Amino acid sequence: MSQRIAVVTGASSGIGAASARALAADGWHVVIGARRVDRLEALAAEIGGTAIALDVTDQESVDAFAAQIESCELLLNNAGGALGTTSIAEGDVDEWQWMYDVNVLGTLRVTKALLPKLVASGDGQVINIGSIAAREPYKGGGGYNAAKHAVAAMTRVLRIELLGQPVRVSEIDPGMVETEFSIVRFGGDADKAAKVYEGVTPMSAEDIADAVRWVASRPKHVNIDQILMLATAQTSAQVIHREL
Ligand code: 8X3
Repeated sequence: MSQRIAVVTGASSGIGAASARALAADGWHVVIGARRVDRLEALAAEIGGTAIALDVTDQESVDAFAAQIESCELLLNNAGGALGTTSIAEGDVDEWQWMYDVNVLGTLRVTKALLPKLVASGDGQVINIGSIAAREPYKGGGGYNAAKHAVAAMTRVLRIELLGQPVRVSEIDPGMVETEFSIVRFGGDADKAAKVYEGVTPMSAEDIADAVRWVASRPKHVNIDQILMLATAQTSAQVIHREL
């Protein structure tokens, strides 16, 4: 049997890269997409996958990416991110726009582009990486909460629309995971990013990748609709026990 193909977006680091490694270890041929092609190529060489440049905020880039993929059984929509924690009163429209574009429109664009191939596979799967921010609002989350709630909504719409077709749809919502997420959120400020994880053992990208590989390996008649994963030291996005 030829290798099944998994497509992972935002695969140059963090949850995307860890998931690409985990899926490759489970026998998938993994097509990895991201903007940082040098990192992608190194990862593709390591896991025997295929690196293709992808900017999910750019429709032409998504179309060119999808055109290079002949067939696809699994799509992991992982590309996303947050910018800032400013209040709505102080918020920056450009930051909101970027968050909506990368998280929401990016997921919609890539899903739409690959859906015909997922359906044609006869056993397709879409896994969207959401967030605790998709379930719970918090101060400073005006842009990010709104975007991740929208990702959750579109995931559920897709599940409804695909009922009766051979494509499963799942959502994995992580809480605190130590990746480049906070460095990006705080505009490269590593000290501010480190504070997020101070006195806490956060989850790792590999912890989330374990869930991805589990969801991806369920039999065809089982759809894992939603998973919420938190660090043991948190009971919600902002209720955190820190050992300082
Ligand atoms: C990341 C989790 O709690 O920073 O999606 O919003 S949180």
